[in-house]
Amino acid sequence: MTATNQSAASNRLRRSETPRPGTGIVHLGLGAFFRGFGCVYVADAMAASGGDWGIVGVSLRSPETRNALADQDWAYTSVTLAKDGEAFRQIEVLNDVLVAPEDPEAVIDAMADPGVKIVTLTVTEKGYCHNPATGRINLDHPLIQADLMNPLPQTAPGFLVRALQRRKVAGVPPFTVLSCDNLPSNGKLVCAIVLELADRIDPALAQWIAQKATFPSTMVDRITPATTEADILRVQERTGQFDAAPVLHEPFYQWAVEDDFVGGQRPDLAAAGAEMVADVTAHENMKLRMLNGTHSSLAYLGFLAGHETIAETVADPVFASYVRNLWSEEITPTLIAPPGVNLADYADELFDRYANPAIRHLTYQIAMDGSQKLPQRLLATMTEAIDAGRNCRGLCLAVAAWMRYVGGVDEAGQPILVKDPLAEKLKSLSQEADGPAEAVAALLSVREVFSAQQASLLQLPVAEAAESLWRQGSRDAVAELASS
Ligand code: CS2
Repeated sequence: MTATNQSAASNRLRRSETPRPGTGIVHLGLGAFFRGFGCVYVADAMAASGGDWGIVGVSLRSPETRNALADQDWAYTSVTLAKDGEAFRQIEVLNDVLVAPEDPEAVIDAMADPGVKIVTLTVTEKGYCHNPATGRINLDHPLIQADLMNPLPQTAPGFLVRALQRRKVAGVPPFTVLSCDNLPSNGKLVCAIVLELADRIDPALAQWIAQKATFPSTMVDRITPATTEADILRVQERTGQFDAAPVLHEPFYQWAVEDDFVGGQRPDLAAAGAEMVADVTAHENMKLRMLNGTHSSLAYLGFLAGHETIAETVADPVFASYVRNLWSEEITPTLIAPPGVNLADYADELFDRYANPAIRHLTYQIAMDGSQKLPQRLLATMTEAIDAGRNCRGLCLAVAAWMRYVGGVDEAGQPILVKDPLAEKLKSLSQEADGPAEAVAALLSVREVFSAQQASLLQLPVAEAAESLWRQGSRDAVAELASS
């Protein structure tokens, strides 16, 4: 504990005395995003319509969140960062936080509890242990191999399968699996992964899951930068209470959810503002391609140009016109708008969200795990554009910037600490190449990211972009794109 924290301990944030709901949800992957998003929806749904939808959160790796929240009885502050100031709200929907590696049995017990109707997930793209290019489970993944052998799992798919197995044996109906990660058709994707893993453990279990469980897809959206020490101190100053783990996010939030829950049992998410829909595909494609796709593009190019945050990047006029052009010329032509949405208005709103100076969303944070993100954020749009005979030079430059970034050296010759499950492989492929076109060819051969067909479509245009990027640096390459 630091000196500031110690002096603050007497003034620790406390949970109110209101009766707590029973637990109806187990959440896997309790990061800032779900605490600032899903937990807020569930709190609002219970405030509107009641129900026992308390949440047991599970950290699949580190004890940090549990340690921070334990002394606050799992309550924390949700901080809305608007352009014109901050708003604070105490969220009290967590009933417990478990740390899977410390006690995997306790996690299975919680998930197998008959009162639990839904298991939600934010485990990030890599947490599904799948092959990003194909969406299929990666059976060579060492943790998946371990989960096949051992009834006490380590991965999210492993926990889902083992907990469902426990419920089947106990005669308890399955839970709904609700993925809240930025993956296309996230429900179908996690369903296929769970069924494939279950089938290898016990084909009858896979059949039971296929018949009785549901896996609705969802589109989730709220920009939630990582909380810093400075944020913790500021929240303490402003609220007069010490919270060891506040979450900070933008005012905007949107959740589109396919209304397909086991036995129809769910919190009244519609009362909390969620859109309950029959098919979430149009929402998902719009959000993944327009928001996450441009986020990643701005993250790699902005980082290389020396910009620390997304707001700083779009405050640079060269990048502002770059991102507007991506939306109007390269991305929206591939989309079908969800009912009632105008894509040009959606783009304008995104620009305002990015420009919000109260949000310090680091380009470095968004740049993480690119190998897991590129296929759904950029590559699908690019191949569709090329197939339709349109150019996608801006997105080619973004892919080239990712290739430069994973080489591990920035434009000033300083090392970049690349965080990605494939970091070592990507770095050596990039560093062994003789020039930009060779680096592009080497990285396009990474089949976890690019299909063979994508590699052949993208070689020429991405090599052209890479040549410009290597020669003149990110900012000038982006500027040149606009002038040509
Ligand atoms: C971001 C997302 O870190 C990233 O890769 O693109 O976390 C983004 O902020 C959210 O999806 C917004 O809803």
